[in-house]
Amino acid sequence: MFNPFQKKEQNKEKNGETKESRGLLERFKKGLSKTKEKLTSALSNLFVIEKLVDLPFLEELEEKLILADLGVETTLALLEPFKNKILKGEPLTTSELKRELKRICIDIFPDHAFTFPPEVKPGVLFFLGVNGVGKTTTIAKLALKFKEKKQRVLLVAGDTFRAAAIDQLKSWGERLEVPVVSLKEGSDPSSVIYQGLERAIKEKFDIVLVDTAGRLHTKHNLMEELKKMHRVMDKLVPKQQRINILVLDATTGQNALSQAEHFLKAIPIDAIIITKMDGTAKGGIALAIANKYKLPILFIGLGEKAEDLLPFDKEAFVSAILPD
Ligand SMILES: Nc1nc2c(ncn2[C@@H]2O[C@H](COP(=O)(O)OP(=O)(O)OP(=O)(O)O)[C@@H](O)[C@H]2O)c(=O)[nH]1
Ligand SMILES: [Mg+2]
Repeated sequence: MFNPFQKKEQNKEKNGETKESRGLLERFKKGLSKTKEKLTSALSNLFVIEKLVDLPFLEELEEKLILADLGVETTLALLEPFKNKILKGEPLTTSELKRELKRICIDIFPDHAFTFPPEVKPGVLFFLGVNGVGKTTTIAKLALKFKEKKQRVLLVAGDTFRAAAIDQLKSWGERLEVPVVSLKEGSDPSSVIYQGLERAIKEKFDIVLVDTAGRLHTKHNLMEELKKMHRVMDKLVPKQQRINILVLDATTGQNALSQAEHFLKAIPIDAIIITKMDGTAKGGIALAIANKYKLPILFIGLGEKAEDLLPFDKEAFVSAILPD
């Protein structure tokens, strides 16, 4: 079964990692190169010579991390233990700080509290997010991955807002040879979802990927519509079989935090997928999101092709953005 969280373990040879997992790691790091460049050049002056850390050093580091889209809240939380240490007069070298900082960053990313994809069938993945973040493309990328793992996949065109959105999902369905449940433009998205889930149960599909229309997180009526879809799903498939996935676009930087806040007010979010990490130096946002909302990041998008959707690896992420 396709499980990104087990993948690393399964791929491990007795004395290390396989070629495949190393390749994945390399692609992961390469995709984060813009963020890495920004942070490396910002931090290089600071860490160039080994010395004892003092308060001015921490202030400069603080400024650099905030600018790298970690945001004020996360940066302050990250640096607090070091500040306390210095204030107590305890010695701390720059290399000790860097090592410890990496460990703290890794620990910020919470582990998922669910199996991905859900074990009980049908597992339902419900995708939401603002316009253009990459929901539909991510659904197509995942559908292909699941299909390759011999899972029976059903797509549901819950974005009934635009005819083009329905066509976009249908054409993915044709290309991937995966059935798509859709209704005509302007239909109630909850009705499509109801019909989709009914079919998934009846025909024993393994995984249902539900697309939704991009919605501005500040639009009250659109967020209410999301609640309705959620209630409709409650009627057919128990919550334990469903994962609500918020898709965020890394290029929006700190705005992603406010998006998460609004979506979380509407329905429970279980996990995050961050797209477009390849095109931005704002990758630090992943840490800010994980720190503030304690949500696991399932995948990151590092390009438009199917193979560019990679399982999120917290150790690789931290070592990519804070290299030795
Ligand atoms: N570079 C890059 N582009 C991406 C990534 N993910 C998605 N895209 C592109 O982002 C654009 C929008 O993707 P969609 O999947 O249509 O976004 P959406 O969230 O479904 O949009 P709406 O349905 O309009 O809300 C497309 O051109 C995708 O190819 C990624 O990880 N990296
Ligand atoms: Mg879409």
